[in-house]
Amino acid sequence: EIPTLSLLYKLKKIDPSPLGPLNDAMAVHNGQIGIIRGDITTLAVGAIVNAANKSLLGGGGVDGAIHRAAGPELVLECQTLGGCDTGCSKITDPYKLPCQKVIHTVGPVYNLLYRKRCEAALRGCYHSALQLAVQNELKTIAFSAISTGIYGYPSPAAARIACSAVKDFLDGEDGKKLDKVIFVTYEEKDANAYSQILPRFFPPS
Ligand code: AR6
Repeated sequence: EIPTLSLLYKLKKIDPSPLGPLNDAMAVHNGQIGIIRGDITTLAVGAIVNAANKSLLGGGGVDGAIHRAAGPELVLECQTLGGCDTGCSKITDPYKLPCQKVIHTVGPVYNLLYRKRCEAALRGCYHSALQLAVQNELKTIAFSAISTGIYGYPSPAAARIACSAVKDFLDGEDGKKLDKVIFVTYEEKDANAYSQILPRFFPPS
């Protein structure tokens, strides 16, 4: 727990009611970045980003939580998508979830021996998900901490890549089309990692 940073980044409890409360999430980088600790399935944002696997047919972790909350129709749509490559993303309807769309991205299974390749794939997840959000005219996107659970990516390195990829996108032409990018953390290790790294990429405004 770092006192100064916890003042800067209030980790808010999620309110399942539509959009309003999210605007209160501590915002930095001209209000375009938010951070929330909690369950991503409760967020009524444009898109939530699922940490899926190449089959897109469901699994454990946040993927399991999203499929449970969306209901059985989600996997039926996923079955029509023909899977997804590592570092890439596909989009579906949300079914029973309160968001407008679900973006399924496939993070790398972390392997220290292939660190550079893992980093490129993880950047690809964030970039492709942001692109899909813009292409679908969605204004807000909430990311789970891709690859940091079952796929074993160390949280500090993953948070740095997430921030760097999002910043690069927001600095580009398409970045102006998004109102807000929200990082959703669930476990303390990821909340700590984002508290450390966010101010370096997005100085509080
Ligand atoms: N809301 C937000 N974040 C969550 C939630 C939730 N409800 N539940 C877990 N997390 P993981 P991966 C966090 O393991 O590492 C699946 O089986 C969790 O704390 O879900 O990319 C897929 O099908 C962690 O920080 O995804 C794949 O086979 C983050 O979500 C594989 O796991 C990602 O952890 C993907 O592994």
